[in-house]
Amino acid sequence: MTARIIIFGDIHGCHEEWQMLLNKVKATDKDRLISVGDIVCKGPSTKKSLDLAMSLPNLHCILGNHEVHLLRHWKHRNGGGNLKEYQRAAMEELGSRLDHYMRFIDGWPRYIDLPEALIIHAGLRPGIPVEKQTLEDLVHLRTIGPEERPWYEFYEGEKLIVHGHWARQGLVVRENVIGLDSGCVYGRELSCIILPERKIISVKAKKAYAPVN
Ligand SMILES: [Mn+2]
Repeated sequence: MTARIIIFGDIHGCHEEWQMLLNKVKATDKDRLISVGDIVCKGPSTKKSLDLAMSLPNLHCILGNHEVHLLRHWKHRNGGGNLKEYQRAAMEELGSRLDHYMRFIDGWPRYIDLPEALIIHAGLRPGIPVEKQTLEDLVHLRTIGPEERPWYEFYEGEKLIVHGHWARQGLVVRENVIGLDSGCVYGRELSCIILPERKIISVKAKKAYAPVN
């Protein structure tokens, strides 16, 4: 059996559901595990979610917008822009070990480019290679143009892109794009995709932890 690549959608502090999903797919240390980012904020425990991430030696994470925001704040010693209430709560939860967790997150790349898929947090501007995309677009982009069409409608590449960040859209399953944010923290589901078979597996959220914004 060839090694599996298992890519997880936005965790947002839902460590219990993440563990349930890891159990459901029977993840082992032979699998390559990847997070699309936004492991932190909004849900029950940023700390426990990061502890779980750190406990998985075969996990690779990329930055989501919430990690970028926390890192910016941490690096500027509280001068890095206003924090939303749930971002402040996440920082406070990390408490005296904040540096430890922030150093961990600080090592995450903006994207992961594998032969099987390109993994990004949010979106890509059309016609620009991934290494030239801005961090802002990689972690925030949802729509393009005044008609606000989803960015992936403009993506014509053959390479599979796997992303998160768009809970309102829910699962996106297209030939060349898979969106994995199925809104666990809002009480819906946490999802992952197993490559190369392209099988999507989800677990139900135990409850709604955050209001939809
Ligand atoms: Mn996000």
